[in-house]
Amino acid sequence: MSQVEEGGALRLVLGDQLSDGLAGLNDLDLARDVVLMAEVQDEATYVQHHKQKIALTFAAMRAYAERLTRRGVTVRYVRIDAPDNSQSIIGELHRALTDETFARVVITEPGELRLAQAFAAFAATAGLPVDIREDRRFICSHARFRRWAADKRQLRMEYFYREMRRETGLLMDGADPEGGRWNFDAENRKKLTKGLRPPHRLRTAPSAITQGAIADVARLFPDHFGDLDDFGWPTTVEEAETALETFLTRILPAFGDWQDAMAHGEPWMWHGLVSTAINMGLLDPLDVCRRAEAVYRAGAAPLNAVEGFIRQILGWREFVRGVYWLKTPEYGRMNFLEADRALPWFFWSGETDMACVADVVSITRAHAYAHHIQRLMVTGNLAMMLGVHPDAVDDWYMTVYADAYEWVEMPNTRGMATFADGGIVGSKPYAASGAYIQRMSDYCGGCRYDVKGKSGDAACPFNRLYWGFLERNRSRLGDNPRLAMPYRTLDSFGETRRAALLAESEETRLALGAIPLPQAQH
Ligand code: FAD
Ligand code: DLZ
Ligand code: SF4
Repeated sequence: MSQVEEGGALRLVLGDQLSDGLAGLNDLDLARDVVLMAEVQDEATYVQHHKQKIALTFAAMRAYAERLTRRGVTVRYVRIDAPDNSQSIIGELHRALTDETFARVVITEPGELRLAQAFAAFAATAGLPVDIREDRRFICSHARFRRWAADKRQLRMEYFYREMRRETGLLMDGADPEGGRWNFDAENRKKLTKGLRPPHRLRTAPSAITQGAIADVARLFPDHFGDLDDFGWPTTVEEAETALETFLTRILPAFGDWQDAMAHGEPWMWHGLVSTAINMGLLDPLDVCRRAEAVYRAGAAPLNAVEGFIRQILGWREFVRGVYWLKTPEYGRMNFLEADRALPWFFWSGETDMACVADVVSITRAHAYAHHIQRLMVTGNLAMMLGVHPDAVDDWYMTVYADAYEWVEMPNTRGMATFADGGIVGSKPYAASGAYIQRMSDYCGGCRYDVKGKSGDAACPFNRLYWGFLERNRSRLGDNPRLAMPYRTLDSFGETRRAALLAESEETRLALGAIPLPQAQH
């Protein structure tokens, strides 16, 4: 029992709501209110999260609770192994209301639909006022995004991003974009120069609190995917600030140049490693953008790097969040390409002769991280061309990455990577043969497959899948103007060759383990 006066508010803070300015804590009354934070099995296992994701969440929650306590806030903190833990967020709300008397409950809206629904049901039956507040830690509110989307035939990130630039004033030169262009991506597609390696990255050393969380996860979640040994995620505002500052000063200047490049055994390249901290609330997205802009204004980083970085946060991150809430729950059922195959086992084990896939899975297992192009053009591209069912693909991405929350994972996976949304997020599928991976990485040199080979057992599986993917999906993709060129090429092959390419891709799908799922799972 806490020492607060009766009649205050019970305020819930979730594991990804660890921000100082959280809406649900705004009018907190130190004398009467209690903040509830609960480590629960329901959240840790609704997908079998990577061990580092759970350790990161528990460590950051514990540190945040201490931070609140230091400010004089009364915190009801429920550890994962507390004997009376009901192991669900709703259960812990009810338990707190049974143990103490409160006048109301204050909740900041959650990032995922399943919890939003659970909170709505709780509010309807709790028997006391439940105030569910909008999460204001995004640059674009729900209402603003709906207003933007209302008159659009198609939602395109690029146009949304321009409006966000104008509204925030980020990288603006009066009414015009800084440098005369909105987008400098054309300069951001450099292949890694031979011999150039990414700079050594100092990661965050686990604090005593983090070490405790790591030990708990090792003990309680031994069967979950992933390793704990190389845990290096920031778990507090201070740690996140230090990591961000290091990135902005040392790494950001080259971020643009090598944004799409991949190299064997190099997980970080020149990426920001800021998604976990932003998604959990340790860093504020607008502040990160403004600080990146300041580096540019100070002449310490070029425009292509800073614009590219800001676009990811101000553009993509806000856009996918808008799409998720605009289209959910239908979005989570979309399967435009009628993909019906199982996810090959090597997505988990990494045991494959495909050097690119083996490296991405190995990095993912070790760090609960892979950068954008690895997620999009290696695992995503492969899952799409194999025709893996979107539920299985979603489950994999939600499980393996430390920054995964459905609002950001799903539009990236179902939309950008696998085109299961039929074109809501992107205008065409990012299908690519091995030539793309060869151009952007050093993977192919060390691979047993031949990236130049077009067919046969020795040929790169991405090549063996590519044309068959287009042929198989002709009725769904054939009239996409952005695919006019590859379909023209495919047509020029003639019927017999097209049938052979389709057969070869079918054989490759089965050989890689993308077998048809039982009908019931379609
Ligand atoms: P940087 O490359 O340094 O980018 C800076 C920041 O921009 C990121 O931290 C992130 O906040 C934002 N960002 C960049 N790209 C995107 C994007 N496409 N969507 C939203 N925000 C973006 N990101 C997640 O945060 N959670 C996910 O669950 C997630 N799942 C993904 C699944 C797929 C299939 C793909 C293709 C991308 C996914 N992303 C996801 C986006 C992106 O891969 C990660 O945000 C990025 O790799 C995080 O690493 P970083 O901080 O080093 O990013
Ligand atoms: C990701 C996560 C995990 C692993 N564990 C918890 C937890 O025990 N308690 C909690 O409050 N939050 C946790 N989270 C974050 C939630 O899953 C997240 O708030 C929802 O998915 C909504 O985005
Ligand atoms: Fe990947 Fe194909 Fe290159 Fe091998 S040859 S690394 S499978 S793209």
